[in-house]
This record gives sequence, C-alpha cells and structure tokens, in this order.
Amino acid sequence: MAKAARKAEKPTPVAVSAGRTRPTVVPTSKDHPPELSREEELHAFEQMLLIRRFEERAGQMYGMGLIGGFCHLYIGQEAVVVGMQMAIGDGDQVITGYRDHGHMLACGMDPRGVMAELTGRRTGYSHGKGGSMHMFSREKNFFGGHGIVAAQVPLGTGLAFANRYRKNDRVCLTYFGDGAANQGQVYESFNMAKLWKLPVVYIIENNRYAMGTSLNRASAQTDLSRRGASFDIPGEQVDGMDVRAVRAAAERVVEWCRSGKGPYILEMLTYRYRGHSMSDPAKYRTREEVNKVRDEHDPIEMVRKRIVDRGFASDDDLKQIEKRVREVVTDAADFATNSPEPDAAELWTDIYR
Ligand SMILES: Cc1ncc(C[n+]2csc(CCOP(=O)(O)OP(=O)(O)O)c2C)c(N)n1
Ligand SMILES: [Mg+2]
Repeated sequence: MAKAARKAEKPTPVAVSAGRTRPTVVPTSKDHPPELSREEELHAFEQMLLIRRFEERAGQMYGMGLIGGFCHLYIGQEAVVVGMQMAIGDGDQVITGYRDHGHMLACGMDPRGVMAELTGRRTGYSHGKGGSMHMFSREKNFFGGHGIVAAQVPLGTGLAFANRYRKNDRVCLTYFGDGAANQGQVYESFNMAKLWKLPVVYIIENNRYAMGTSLNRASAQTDLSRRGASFDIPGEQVDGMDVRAVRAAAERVVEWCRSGKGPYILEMLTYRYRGHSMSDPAKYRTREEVNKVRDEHDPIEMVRKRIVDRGFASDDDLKQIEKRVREVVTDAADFATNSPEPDAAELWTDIYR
C-alpha cells in the first residue's frame, strides 16, 4: 500500500503524541473529548467506583491476613478499563497482567467469585488455587490474569489470530504496563500482528512506574505510543484518567481493528495511587506527587463533578449509587470469608503431571 494512502487511513488521534517525555498525566491536548450521555456518565461512575471500593476492601483484607501471596491494586487506573470496556461488544476478548481485579469486574465477572479467589476459597474463579494473578472466565471472555511480565502479549495476539482464522469479527484487548513494554516478546508479537493484520488493540497502561523504577529511568523511548513504529503499527497517547477520552479513542480503534486494518496501540497515561504490590516501600516517589494526581485528576471525582455540574444527578442520587456499590463489595467480602477453603485433595486436580 502506498505510504500516502496508508496515512490517510489512520484515524485522527484524540490526544496529541509529540514524542517527548511528559512529566505528569496532564494531557497536552487542549481538545475536550466528546461528552458522554447521562446514562454513560452514571455507568462509568458506578463501574469505576465499584473497582475502587473493591480494591480498597481487598487492601484491608490483605492487611488482616485474609489474602495471601501477591496482590496488585488498580486504584487510580479505573478509567482505562471502564472506558475501553464501553467500546467493545459481546465476544470481544480481554487479557491482562497481574493488576487484574479491575479488568475482571469491568468484564462483568462476579465480585463474589473474584474476592473468593483472592482469599483462596473454593468458590473462587480458580477454585481458590490461583489467587489474585490467575483468574479466568470463558463466559465473560476474560483470559487472565498473568504473573509473568508481558506474557499476556503473545497470548492476546494469539487470541486475535484465532479470531482472524475463524473469520469472526472479534477484537482482543491486550493490556500491559510501561515496564512490560520493554520485554522482547512484545515486539515479536507486534511483528506477527502487523504481518497478519490481527484484530488486537495493544493497551499500554503507562502508570509511570514498573515496581519502583520510573519510566524515564528504564526506557530509551518514553513515548510508548511510538513503540510500534518499526512494524508500522499506528499508536496514540490518551489521557487515561479521563474516561471520556478513553472511550472515544477506544471506539475508533476497536472499529479500526474490527474492520480488518490490523493492530493498533493505545498508550494510556495513567497513575497508580497505591504501591506496586502490598509490600512496596514507596521510596521512589513523593507523597506530593501522588496527592497532586489524586487531587487534580482523579478519574472518579472528575466524573462525579461533571454529573453534578450538568445536572445529571443530585448528590443524593450519587449517594444511592455509592451505597449500592458498598453493598456489593460487602456482600463479596462476606461471601468470600464464609466460603470453605479448597479440600486438600484439590492439590491434585487441574494440574499437568
Ligand atoms: C518476566 C518477569 N520479570 C520480572 C518480573 C517481576 N515484576 C513483576 S511486576 C514488574 C513490573 C512491571 O511493571 P509494569 O509493566 O509497568 O506494570 P505495572 O505493575 O505498573 O502495572 C516486575 C519487574 C516478572 N513478574 N516477570
Ligand atoms: Mg507500570
């Protein structure tokens, strides 16, 4: 295809990618993303709040010794998964790494089953044997939950390959982090995805840190939306704290992939408020840095403000949503803690031997 024709086919990016390091999540684009309808704003608010409250509860339960092993919270990044999910349809697939509770809830997986898995109970999605990083739901098209950094990228590419092979019009959303973006298997996947025009959206959740290492310290090219350049995979940066921007980019790009044009990269500029995992000394960033993002760019508070300013709902209506969410989370925690642990005989099931 001629270069000019290829260029003309690319959708217009919402956020500008200037190829330079951005020290904060403040978007450089002055353009406002398209507004959401009342129903969409309320949906986004409730979904993001569910993830936030669920994660806060998981953090508490970890502190009480009810959750063991690794546990990576998604607090701060909620707009990414909720905005992406608003743009996909039945049968589209989702795969991600270990920071996966938000993705599972956004996919519609049962909070009871997720919490029961976190607490290692028989009623969990992996019968209590997988824990935080290893949960799946064929029914909801959620393919994990992967503890090896970037391992989900070739798997997601494979899911997209299967879609192509079966000639269905499904798209696979493959999420990974800024740290994972430096792994070699990502680029092997990019090559094949472009070569075979696979329907995969690569969503890089750039929360600015890989464990305690900032992006600037570990990456030669910090504009991760350009990481597909040598494979001719288009990409763009998106304000990942604004669910409207995420949804708008997602709609264009999912459609791009669905129509057979091949892979696309969305770099989500986002931020995690909590430590990498539950045992993070947090010495690599200041409290002021965290507070500034939380105070000025919190994805949930921004939606809450818009809802009230635009008269979509009153404070009281929002309190009702908050109550509903709290009840769902409490119910999930009660269900989990009242569920039995797996029988010892389960050690010998669901394994290769
Ligand atoms: C192959 C591999 N190397 C190292 C690790 C240890 N490790 C776990 S998470 C992580 C950081 C990844 O950061 P990023 O991709 O930015 O994702 P985030 O945790 O920020 O969501 C590392 C190095 C691992 N799990 N797998
Ligand atoms: Mg990261």
